[in-house]
Amino acid sequence: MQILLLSMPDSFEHTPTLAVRMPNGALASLAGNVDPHHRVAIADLVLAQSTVHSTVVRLMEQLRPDLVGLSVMTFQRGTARRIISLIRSLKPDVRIAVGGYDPSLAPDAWIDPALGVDFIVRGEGDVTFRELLRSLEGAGPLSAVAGLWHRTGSGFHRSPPRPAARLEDGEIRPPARAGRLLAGYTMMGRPIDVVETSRGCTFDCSFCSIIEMRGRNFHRFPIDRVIADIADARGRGARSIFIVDDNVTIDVPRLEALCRAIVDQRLNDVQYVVQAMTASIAAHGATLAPLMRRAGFRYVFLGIENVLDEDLAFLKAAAKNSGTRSGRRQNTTLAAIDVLHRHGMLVVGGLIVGNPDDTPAAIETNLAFARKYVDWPYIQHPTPYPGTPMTREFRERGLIVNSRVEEYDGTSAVTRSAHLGAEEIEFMRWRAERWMKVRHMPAAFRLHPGFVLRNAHRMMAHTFRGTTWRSLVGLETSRAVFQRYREIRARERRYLDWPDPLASGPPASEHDATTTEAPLRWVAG
Ligand code: B12
Ligand code: SF4
Repeated sequence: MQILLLSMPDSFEHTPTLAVRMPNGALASLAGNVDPHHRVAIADLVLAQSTVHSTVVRLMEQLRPDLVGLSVMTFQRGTARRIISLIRSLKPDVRIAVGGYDPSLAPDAWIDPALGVDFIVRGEGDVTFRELLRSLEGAGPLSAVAGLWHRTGSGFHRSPPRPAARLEDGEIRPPARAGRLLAGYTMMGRPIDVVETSRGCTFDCSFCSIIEMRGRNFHRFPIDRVIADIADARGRGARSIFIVDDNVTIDVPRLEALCRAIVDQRLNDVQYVVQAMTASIAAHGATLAPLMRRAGFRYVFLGIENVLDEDLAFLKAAAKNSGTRSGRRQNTTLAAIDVLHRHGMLVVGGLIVGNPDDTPAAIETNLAFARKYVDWPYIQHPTPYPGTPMTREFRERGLIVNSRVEEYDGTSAVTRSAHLGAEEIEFMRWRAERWMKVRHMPAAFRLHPGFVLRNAHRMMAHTFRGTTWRSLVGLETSRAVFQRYREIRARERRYLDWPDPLASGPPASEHDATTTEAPLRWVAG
C-alpha cells in the first residue's frame, strides 16, 4: 500500500518556525512499524507552513496514496479538518486515518460523516496502525484491532483500548526517518531530529494529557537501541536532538547510563534538548548534571509549572517539584536551576499562569521568578485539553471562556481565574515575556552565533509583532499593541485556503509565514 503520513503545520508562540521546525516523532515511528512491503512517505507540514495547500496538492498528485494518516494535537483540529477535506476532493476514494492526542482523547470530534475520517487510532499507534493495514489487506476483521475506531455503515465501531506497549521486548521497531519527504528541520540553525528513549510517566499532573492517553506507567527502550537511533539521526545530518520522552527523569540511573553511552559512542558532538522535572535534577544534579553536560545536553526544559504552593497543589505538580530537606518538604526549582547553570546548561522555564484562584499578584510573582531565574521563558496558560482532570475542574467552576480549540495553543488564555479575565491574564504574560526573550539573546548568541547574527532582527520582529514606531515612541499604549498582536496571531492560524467542512464562513487565504517552500524529494523507506 502507498501511505502518506502528515503532521500539521500549526505552530505556537514559543516555537516560531523561523527558529524551530522539528520532525513529528510519531510519524517516523509509525513508518518504522508497518510491514516492509508498504511504501510510506512522511511530510511534516510545518516545513511548508506558507504553502500548505499547494504542498498537499503536490503530495497527493505525485504519490496517489491509498491511505493518508494525520497526526493531530487539539489546537490543530481545525487545520486537520480542512486538510482532510482538501485531500478528499483530490482523491475521493482515499482512506483517512487520524491519530495523536486529539483523536485519542476527543474521538467524538472526529466521527461526523462530513469530516470524511475512516479510522481513529487511539493511544499508541505503532502496533494498531500495523494491524489496521494488515486488516485492510484481508488478515482479519477491523473490529479485532485493539485501539481502533473504524467507520461502518451506521457510524463507528469502537474496539477496546490497546494497553501501553512494553518497549523492553522489541515489539516497537525503530523509527524510519528515510520516508521524510520535506527538508528544512532546524533548531536555531542546527539540523534537528527527535529521539525517544522511554514512554510514559508515573506522575499525575492535572493539566497533562498523558495519564488519560496511556495510564500511569513508564517503559524504557533498551539503551543500545536508543544509541543506534541517535546514531541514525546523526547520520542523517542531525546536530541537535530533542529527546521527546514524556518524562525521562523518572529513572535517573538510566539517564546517567544513557549519558555515559552517548559519550562512549562519541555522539556528544550533538546538542541535546530534554524536558525534566525539578525534583530529579535537584536531588541528583551533583552527579547527573556534569554527565549531561559531557553528553552534550545544552537546553533543559524544566517543568516548574508554578512557584506558589497553592497553584502547585491545584496543578497536582507539587510532588515532581519538591524534595525533602532536613525533614521538611521544599520546592526544588531553585536548586535544579542552580545545578544546571553551574554545569553550563540553559534552563527553559515552563510555567503556568492564570490558574483558577490566581490574582494579579500571584501571576506577577511567577513572572518575576521567570525574569530572574530562567534563561528562556516558556510560560503558558492552563488549557482545557480533552480528558485532563484540570479540564473537568475548570468546567465545573465555569471558568472556560473560549471553546475555539484552534486557540488552545497554550499561550492564548482560554480560561479566566476567579479574580481576572482571560484577556487580562494573557496580557500580563505577553507584556512580560517578550522582554525576557530579549534578555536571552546573549546566551543564544554564545550557543548559536551565526544564526543569531543573521536572524536576530527577525527573531525580535516575531517576538514584538504588533509593535509600531508609534508605540515605540509612546504614542500608543501597550494594550493597543497587544490587540494588534492578537489580530496578527489570529491571521497566522489560518494555514490554508480551504473551507472547514464543519464550519460556515469564507475560506481563509494562505498567509505569509517565514518558511520557504521545501523541495519535495522522494526518499524510499
Ligand atoms: C515532545 C513534545 C513537544 C515538543 C515537540 C517536538 C516534536 N516536533 O515532536 C515541543 C516541546 C516543541 C512541544 C510543543 C508543544 N506541545 Co507538546 N508534547 C511533547 C510530548 C512531551 C511528547 C510528544 C512525542 O513526541 N511523543 C513521542 C511520540 C512517538 O508519541 P505520540 O506523539 O504520542 O505518538 C503516538 C500516538 O499518539 C500515535 N499517533 C500520533 N500521531 C498519529 C498519527 C496517526 C495517523 C496514527 C495512526 C497514530 C498517531 O502513535 C504514535 C506512536 O505510538 C507530549 C506528551 C507529554 N507528556 O507532555 C506533549 C504534548 C503532545 N504537547 C502538547 C502541546 C499542547 C504542545 C504545545 C501546543 C504547547 C505546549 N504544551 O508546549 C506545543 C505545540 C507545538 C507546535 N506544533 O508548535 C500536548 C497536546 C495536548 C493535546 N490534547 O493536543 C501534550 C500531550 C502535552 C500536554 N499538555 O498534555 N511538544
Ligand atoms: S511529570 Fe510531566 S509527563 Fe508526568 S504527568 Fe506531570 S507534566 Fe505530565
